[in-house]
Amino acid sequence: MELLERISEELQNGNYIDVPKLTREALAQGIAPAVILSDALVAGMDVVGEKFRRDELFMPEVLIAAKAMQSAMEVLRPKLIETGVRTAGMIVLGTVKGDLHDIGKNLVGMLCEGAGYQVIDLGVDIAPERFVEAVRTHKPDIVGLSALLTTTMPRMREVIESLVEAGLRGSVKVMVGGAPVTEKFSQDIGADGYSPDATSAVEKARVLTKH
Ligand code: B1M
Repeated sequence: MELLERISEELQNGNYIDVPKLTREALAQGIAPAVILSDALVAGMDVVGEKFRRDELFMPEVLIAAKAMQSAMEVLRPKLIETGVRTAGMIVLGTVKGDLHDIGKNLVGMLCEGAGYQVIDLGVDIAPERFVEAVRTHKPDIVGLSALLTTTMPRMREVIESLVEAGLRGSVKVMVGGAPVTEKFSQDIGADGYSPDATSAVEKARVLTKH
């Protein structure tokens, strides 16, 4: 089997030991880092995302595939930077203030990273000012907000208002998600995009970063 296909297969199997090894092997064979990223790693995570959507894979399998992706990215990231490859875009991600749930957010971050985005994960319990500060510092394409509690959903509106006050709202797209969040809520608070799960979050990010 061709090496890139093998990397993709092993990634889908969640083989986080062999995937970075095979990635190193591909680099040693002179395969361009961007090709390894798109044709092996992103391609593999796309299959994982699609199977997850169809309930053919479950969360633990997705998380382990994402772990394989991350270990390969550790090998690839310096090479990508060296060769000046543009990532798909940058996403600043966090769970809003007062909310400590991060499993779904982490899954969104991992799949977005799998799709070639640079993800800056601020963590949980993130105040609006910290999102604003991160947008000012990193200039991401998207700021992604996660909330799992009905009581913390209003914090999403506050982040958007803070971005407006800071004069940054025009320079960044806001994507929201989390179990209690709905499309209607997303529209009511003036977000640019909502997605119900991690797979569609990747698709939404692609739409939001289409230039
Ligand atoms: Co809590 N919790 N919890 N909890 N917890 C829920 C959310 C709850 C629904 C349980 C229940 O009562 N049935 C309920 C909320 C009720 C409500 O407000 N509607 C609840 C509660 C009440 C609480 C506490 C208040 C309990 C208490 O202390 N009395 C407390 C609050 C703490 C706080 O945050 N301040 C609390 C605490 C906790 C734990 C710490 C114990 C733990 C979190 C651990 C962690 O995250 N590290 C926990 C857990 C695990 C849950 C449940 C069981 C599971 C959540 C989860 O991880 N789901 C949850 C009940 C449930 O959902 N069945 C519950 C799996 C995850 C993959 O799904 O997070 O929905 P999800 O993410 C999805 C999508 O929503 C979407 O994609 C993800 C992947 O497909 N998505 C995005 C998420 N973020 C996105 C962002 C995007 C796009 C899509 O763009 C940026």
